Amino acid sequence: MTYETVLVERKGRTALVTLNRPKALNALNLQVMNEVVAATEELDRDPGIGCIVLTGSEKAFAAGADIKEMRPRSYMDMYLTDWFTAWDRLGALRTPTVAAVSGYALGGGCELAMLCDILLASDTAVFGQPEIKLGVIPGIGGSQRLTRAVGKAKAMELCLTGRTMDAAEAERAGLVSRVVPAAELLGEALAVAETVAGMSAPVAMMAKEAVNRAFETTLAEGVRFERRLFHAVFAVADQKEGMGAFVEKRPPVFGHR
Ligand code: CO8
Repeated sequence: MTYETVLVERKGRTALVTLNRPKALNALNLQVMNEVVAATEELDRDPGIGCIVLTGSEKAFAAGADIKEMRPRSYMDMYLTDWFTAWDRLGALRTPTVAAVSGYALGGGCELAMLCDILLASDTAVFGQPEIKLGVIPGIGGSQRLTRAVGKAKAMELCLTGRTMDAAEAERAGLVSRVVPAAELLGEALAVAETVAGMSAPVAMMAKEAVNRAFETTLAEGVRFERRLFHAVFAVADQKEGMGAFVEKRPPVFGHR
């Protein structure tokens, strides 16, 4: 399928999805949402793909939800169209995802990055939930995911003042896993994705599911869930291959889907 606002490239078992609305700094309108969701769901169904990288431009990962599109809407428009709920489907993909963030990741852009599993930032990245300055609040999970990622104190400050944070602060706060020089961001993100895509696909899915469960449940239930999945990996041939390869001192060759 072809899209107008996203570019999709396949590199071996890795897919690169690039937001492509440069004139609007990749502002997330309904078309972008529908195309990102359709493209990533198509990749998620493809057994040849083991990891998806989502990126924007050097200047902007995404400067937020499209303010011009939202401005005239009424409560009934938002409620009846269930505005932006389809973004949740990105978080529900089974294939691991990597956000490669350069430049602005504001409002919906920050929320989009947080919907991905691994968040890598360039040293030019700027994160924030500045919705309050527009007279609204985050609406794609920002108040929840940012709070879980960086804690109440910083999330409150960002959501109540609209202050942004640079890449170094975002890394210190635990929002991003790593910061790399801008010129190396995409290469680094693709390398991480290739590593993930080289693992056993079902086991990577289970690892993702287990980590995500930490956001949804108590510690005791989460550990129990992990234990059940841990037992389940012994039904996957890749467990024998991975452990066998270690014992035989050779690299493992994992089967995929
Ligand atoms: N929406 C629409 N257009 C945008 C957006 C946006 N979020 N951001 C930038 N643009 C457009 C500008 O209007 C401009 O277009 P034009 O050339 O036609 O005037 C073009 O992109 C370039 O932008 P600037 O000229 O402003 O570029 P600068 O380099 O001067 O500034 C900034 C860059 C600082 C990123 C600035 O553009 C900015 O502040 N953007 C808005 C950031 C923001 O407030 N984001 C939050 C949006 S609200 C949101 O995300 C809510 C999500 C939840 C909704 C859920 C509903 C259920």
